[in-house]
Amino acid sequence: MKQITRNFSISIIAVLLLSVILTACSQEKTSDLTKANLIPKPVLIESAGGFFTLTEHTNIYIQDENQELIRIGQYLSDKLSPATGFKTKVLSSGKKPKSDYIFLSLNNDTKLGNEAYELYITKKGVVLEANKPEGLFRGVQTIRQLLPEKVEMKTLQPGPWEIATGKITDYPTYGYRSAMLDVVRHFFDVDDVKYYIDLLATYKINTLHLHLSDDQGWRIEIKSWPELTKIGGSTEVGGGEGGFFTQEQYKEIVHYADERYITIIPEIDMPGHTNAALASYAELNCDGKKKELYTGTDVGFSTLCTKKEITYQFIDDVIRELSAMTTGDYIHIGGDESHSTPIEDYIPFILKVQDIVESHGKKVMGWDEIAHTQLKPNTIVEYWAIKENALKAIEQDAKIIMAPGHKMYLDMQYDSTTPLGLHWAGYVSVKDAYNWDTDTLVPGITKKDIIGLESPLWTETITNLDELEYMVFPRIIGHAEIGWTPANQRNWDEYEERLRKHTKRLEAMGINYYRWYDIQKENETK
Ligand code: TNX
Repeated sequence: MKQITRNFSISIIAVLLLSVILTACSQEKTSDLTKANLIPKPVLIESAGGFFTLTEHTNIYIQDENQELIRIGQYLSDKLSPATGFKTKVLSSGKKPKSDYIFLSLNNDTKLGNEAYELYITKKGVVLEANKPEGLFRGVQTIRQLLPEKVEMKTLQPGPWEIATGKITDYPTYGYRSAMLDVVRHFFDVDDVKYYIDLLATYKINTLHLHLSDDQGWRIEIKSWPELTKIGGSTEVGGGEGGFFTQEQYKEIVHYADERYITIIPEIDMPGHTNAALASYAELNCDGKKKELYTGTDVGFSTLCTKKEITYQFIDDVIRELSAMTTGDYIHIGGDESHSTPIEDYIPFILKVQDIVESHGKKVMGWDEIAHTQLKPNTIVEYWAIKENALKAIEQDAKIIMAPGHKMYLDMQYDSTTPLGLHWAGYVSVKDAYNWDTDTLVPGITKKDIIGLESPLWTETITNLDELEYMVFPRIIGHAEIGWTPANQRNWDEYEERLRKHTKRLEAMGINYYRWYDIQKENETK
C-alpha cells in the first residue's frame, strides 16, 4: 500500500513538474492582439478580445486557381505541419468558407503598397488580404509569429494553437530591407544560403546582396572565363578549400529567393578586392603575370589593370553572364577600398563599368566611394563609412542605402569579449544596432534620399552557420524592425522586452543567437 501511494505521489509530482515546464516554455497567452509579441512591430493593431483556434479541421483557402497564391498557402502549411501535426490543406475557393479557415486573397487595394497586408482574425478564421502576393507572403510571417512559439519546432508539440482576434494593418517604412552575405572570405554553399534566405524571410527582409568576388576568392561560375572559379575559387581565408556556385546553382538560389519575395543582388567587387581574378588570369595584370592566391585578411592591395582593353572585355563578359541570371534590376559593382588604384584611373574605370552594366539592361549599385565619379541616373550608393561620399551621391540625385559600419555591420563584435568578429567600426551591441534612426544619423542624409538599409556580414572570422547565427542574431532583427516599423513607433526599452520574449521563438527555431541579456547581467554582477 505504502509503495502504491509513493508511486502515485511521484507520478503527481512528475505531472506537476511537466506542466510547470510546459507553461514556462509557452508564450504568455493573451486574448489582447495588441499584446502579441511581433517583430517587426506592425503599424496598426486592433484587438477584439477573443481567440481563433487552429485545429486539424483548419484549411488554407485561396481565391481561384492562382498558382502563386497556392504556393504561398503551401509555404504556410509546410511551416505549420511539423509542430502541429495537422495536414493543413491548401484549397481553391471563390469565397471564404463558414469556419476553420485561413483565407488568402488579393484585394487590389494599392494605397498601402505592394508589401502591405491586412489580417482580420475572428473566432471563425483568419483572412489575410493584400494588393500583391508579396504582401500576402509578408502577412504569412505575421501569422507564424501570432501562433505560440513552439509552432517553429520541428517535432510534434501539444496545442492549443490559438491566435488572439482583431485586425492588423501593416506596411513597411522602407522598400529596401536587405542583408549582405560575404561568401568569399569563407564560402557558404547553396544550402547555407537557402537556410539564410528563410531566416531573412521570417523578418520580412526583401533583399539579399551576395558578395561574390574578392581578394580571397571568386565564387560564381563565368563560362567565358573558367579559370576564375577553377583557380580563384579554390581557397578562402585561412587556406580552406573555398568553393563556388555553378550557374545552375546560382539560378537555384535566385529562384528560391524569388519565391520568398527576396531579390538577390550580386556583387562583383572592382577595381580593388580582385586578387582572386588576378591570380586566375595573367592578362588582367598590368605586368602580365599572375598573382599568388591570397588567404589573409588585408584589404586595399589589389587592382584590376584599368588601362588595358582586356580588362573591360573581361568585365563585359562577367556582367553579361551575371545579368542573364539576375532577376532583379541591380548589379553591385563594389568600388570600395581601391587603395591601389590612383583616383585618376578609378574615376574613368567606374564610368566605363557603369556603361557596361547599363548595356546589359541593369542598374548600378556600389559602395559609397563610387560617388567620386559622375553617377548614372538610378544609381544606388551604399553608405558604409564616409559620409562625404554619401553627400556627393545625394548631390547627384542618387539614392542611398544605409549600411553604417558602427550600427549595421554584423561582423563587428558585440563587445570586447565576443570571440568572433572585428571591431574597426567599434563594438555594436544589440542596443546600438537598434537604437538609432536612418534619417537622423548623418546630417545631410535625410528621409527623401534613403531607400532603405542593409546589414552586411563580412566573413573573415565567420566560418559556418553556427557562427553566422551568433553574429547575426539578434542584431538583424532590430535592423528588420528599423526598416519596417515607423521610427515614431520604436523605442528601445519596449523593443528589448519584446526581443527578450522573442528569444523563445529563436530557441524554437534552433538559432544560435547571442545571449545579450545574460551577458549584460553577468557584466553587471562582476
Ligand atoms: C570593409 S565594408 C570592407 C570589407 C571587409 C570589411 C570587414 C566594405 C565596403 N569593405 O572588405 O570585409 O570591412 O569588416
